Amino acid sequence: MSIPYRASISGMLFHVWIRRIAALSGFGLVGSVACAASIAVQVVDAAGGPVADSAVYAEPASGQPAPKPQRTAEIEQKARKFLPLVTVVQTGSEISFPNHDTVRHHVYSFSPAKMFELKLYAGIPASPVLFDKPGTVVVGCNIHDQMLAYIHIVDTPYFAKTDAAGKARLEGLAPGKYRLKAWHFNLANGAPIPEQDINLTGSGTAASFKLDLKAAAVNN
Ligand SMILES: [Cu+2]
Repeated sequence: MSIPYRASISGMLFHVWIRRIAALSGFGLVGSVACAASIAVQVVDAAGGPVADSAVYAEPASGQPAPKPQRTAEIEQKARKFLPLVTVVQTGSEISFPNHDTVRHHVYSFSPAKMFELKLYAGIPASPVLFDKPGTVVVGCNIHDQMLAYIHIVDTPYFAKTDAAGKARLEGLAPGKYRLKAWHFNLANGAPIPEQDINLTGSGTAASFKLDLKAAAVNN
């Protein structure tokens, strides 16, 4: 809503223009790597129902993942909630925490993967927070106990988050062997992250996970 009408229109035109350039030149913007493949993933719970907000990611089985530009992310505070509830980023990414409420928040985490604190603030903090270790970071607010967010940091550029139908798609992978994982914040504490080996050939494959989740205890 804060984007001026004129700016959003020119933004749309810019996207159309970029797409046209991409189409004319015969290259996709992201998929310009030859033979890039995809993995379509379905995540369900023990009863077979779709699991949303699951982090799905593929770690190359050998060697380092191809370096990719780090994507930055944003977790906003709005109506005394963190949005989104779950964020997935590659190790080394920065996340900003803009406060769009009229009340101040005090954002913190005690998780070993990243202990940090953004002391009572309004508006946009001066600098984003760097997440430089893989793992799960549970974020809270010191003032509003019900506020909760999860960050899952992964050592690969190939990740996605499942939608309401429990589906996610990993794109732009080179053919080869991968370890495919599916994390969810309601996995039992200390339970290993479910994984499966994938041998990716051709243009892509499909995979599914059945997660054993504890009862949802989310206040969002
Ligand atoms: Cu708060």
